[in-house]
Amino acid sequence: MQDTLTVVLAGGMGARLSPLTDNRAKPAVPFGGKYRIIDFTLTNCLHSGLRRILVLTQYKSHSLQKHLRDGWSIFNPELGEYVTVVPPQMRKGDKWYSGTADAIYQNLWLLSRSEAKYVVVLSGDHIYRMDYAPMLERHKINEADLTIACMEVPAIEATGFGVMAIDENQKIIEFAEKPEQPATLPHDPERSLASMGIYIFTTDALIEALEKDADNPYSNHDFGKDIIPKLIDKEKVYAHQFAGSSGRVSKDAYWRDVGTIDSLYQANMDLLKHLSPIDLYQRDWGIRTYEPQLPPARTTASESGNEGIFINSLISNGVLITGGSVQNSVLSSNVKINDGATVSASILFDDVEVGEYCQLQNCIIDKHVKIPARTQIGINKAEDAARFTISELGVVVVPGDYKFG
Ligand code: ADQ
Ligand code: ADP
Repeated sequence: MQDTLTVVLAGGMGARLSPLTDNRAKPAVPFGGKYRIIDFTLTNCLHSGLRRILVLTQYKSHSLQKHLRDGWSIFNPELGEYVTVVPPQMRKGDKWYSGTADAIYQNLWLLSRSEAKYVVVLSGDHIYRMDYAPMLERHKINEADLTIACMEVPAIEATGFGVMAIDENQKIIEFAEKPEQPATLPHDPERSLASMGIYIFTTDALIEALEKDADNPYSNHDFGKDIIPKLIDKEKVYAHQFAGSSGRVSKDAYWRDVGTIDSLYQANMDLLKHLSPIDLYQRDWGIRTYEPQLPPARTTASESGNEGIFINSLISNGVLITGGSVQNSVLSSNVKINDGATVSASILFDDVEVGEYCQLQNCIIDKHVKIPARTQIGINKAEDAARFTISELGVVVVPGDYKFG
């Protein structure tokens, strides 16, 4: 893998995840109790043998950078391995990155300097398990200029993705970014082939495409909108169908773009299913993160004698449940649940404290929020709407700096 450089795009604003992204980049949003979203992509790199990684940041990157320093300084530079955070540096003018392609264009010197033959371009905000090695292998066998990972999705959802049509050799013959009327599969008019935003480029082809695009004043400098559609006719562009953790291409392969409150909430809830589609417990694919030194999670009885309990929930280190109950929920580190409080179908980030006899349901509470005794969240929608964000599917989000009166 020494001939391959990986670039993780981690600079997007994540506006649809507001207020969780009001003060942090989307890849740094907590996920699954003890992780942040970017850990899943970086874990894939680690287990796929991709260990020369540039993470391109832009938007509110402080806590992302801190997390990468604390959790991902694991590779050995003496072996040529690294995870390097690259902030925007205006090396090609006086503008920040204007799109995903521009983010790489502004760092072309790093690509040339790496002498890599192949560049793997990934997103820092997807939840999935994928071994990139077979895709790279196929890219080399095909002598492709670009290979795009894809998966089948219901046609009705395909309007949010890059949608492609392929021939019998998996060569991409059509590509449309977020089309209003997505092309469907020849054998199934209800399904489309969607780009997962995972690209392998042969370096020379990438450099040529980016330089051409940079000269085009009408371009958005975006891979999906500008670069890929122009490459389809002229260059060898192939699809690689995502196989998921089973190793076989199937409709059940799990990959989620957690770009909205509802998709983030649902992907967390997926972890609580009896057979979770993304298995945090697989020995051969340990998901890495930054792990602070904390005491074990604990349930204990309150002074009034009520036992603390939790059912079907993820409970991280440092959590203390004192006489309250937690059900179908995901609790990050150091969460405190006090006597008589009930928490169900909710996601609580680090350091949240839930006061006595509170009732929480269908909500996401961002870090450090202290909820006073007897507060109800997710119970009375009108009351919630007056002070919090509520998602389309009714998830109530309490932002990190919220102070209850
Ligand atoms: P989108 O989902 O719209 O489409 P996009 O907003 O382009 O994704 O972001 C892709 C990645 O780049 C994200 O990780 C984001 O954080 C990062 N990013 C965005 N702007 C950036 C910038 N200015 N600097 C650095 N990083 C930036 C893309 C493709 C579709 C495909 C979906 C799959 O265009 O074809 O179907 O991803 O999710
Ligand atoms: P996390 O580490 O999960 O992203 P933190 O609560 O530690 O969450 O805050 C994230 C980062 O956001 C901080 O490290 C800081 O850089 C920034 N930040 C937090 N609150 C504000 C604010 N009110 N104004 C500007 N930046 C903020």
